[in-house]
Amino acid sequence: MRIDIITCLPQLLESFFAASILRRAQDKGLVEVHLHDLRDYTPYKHRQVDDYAFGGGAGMVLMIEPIVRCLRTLQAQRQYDEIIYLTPDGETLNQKTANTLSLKENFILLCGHYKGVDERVREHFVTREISIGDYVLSGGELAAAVLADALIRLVPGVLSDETSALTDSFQDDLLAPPVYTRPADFEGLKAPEILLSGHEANIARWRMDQALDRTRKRRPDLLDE
Ligand code: 6GU
Repeated sequence: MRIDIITCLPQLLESFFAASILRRAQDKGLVEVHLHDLRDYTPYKHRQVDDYAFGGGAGMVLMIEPIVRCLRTLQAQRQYDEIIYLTPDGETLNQKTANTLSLKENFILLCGHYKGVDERVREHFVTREISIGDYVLSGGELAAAVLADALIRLVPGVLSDETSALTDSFQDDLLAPPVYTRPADFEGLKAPEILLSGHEANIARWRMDQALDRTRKRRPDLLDE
């Protein structure tokens, strides 16, 4: 999988992709993440990438030329499966969408800022628009990081067996069961005995019961589907 992220704030994303599971996925050669500074592609003076909205009103709009120049530079080098614009008015990201997208190979993620991007970019260049929830962020960078993380951890080989994505909350429309580790008794707070019993079938049944119980209590909407 290859993810190219177009942003005017690459510094915001650098450390995120340089750590932990995402770092290891790249070191193992399973995933490539490339950050592109929109300001490197502008034809305007002073590295300007945004301007006042036609018709007036507060807020700046990202201009079409730097974005299209960057897109064309990337598309001249390879075929992209999706050009995704992160925007609060996109389709809301969920695990099903992440699963489907994770089967594709090459992504461009475009981060908006200020009042967003010139509508012509969305109409003519973007293939998909994604939001990460019903709240407003100051830019698409955190949303791109969330989407990239959700995709990368589904690439075969990125997670070890122990952390397998198959046991995640939502992967089977159930929330994950509670987990415990040493010590078995912390100042009288005990871990459930069944988990220490070594009886695999009973443990599996207990976990399923807990997952169902938790889902019924916290997210009954998941069971309706
Ligand atoms: Cl993709 N962008 C912004 N700016 N805010 C958001 C979002 C995206 N998703 C949820 N809130």
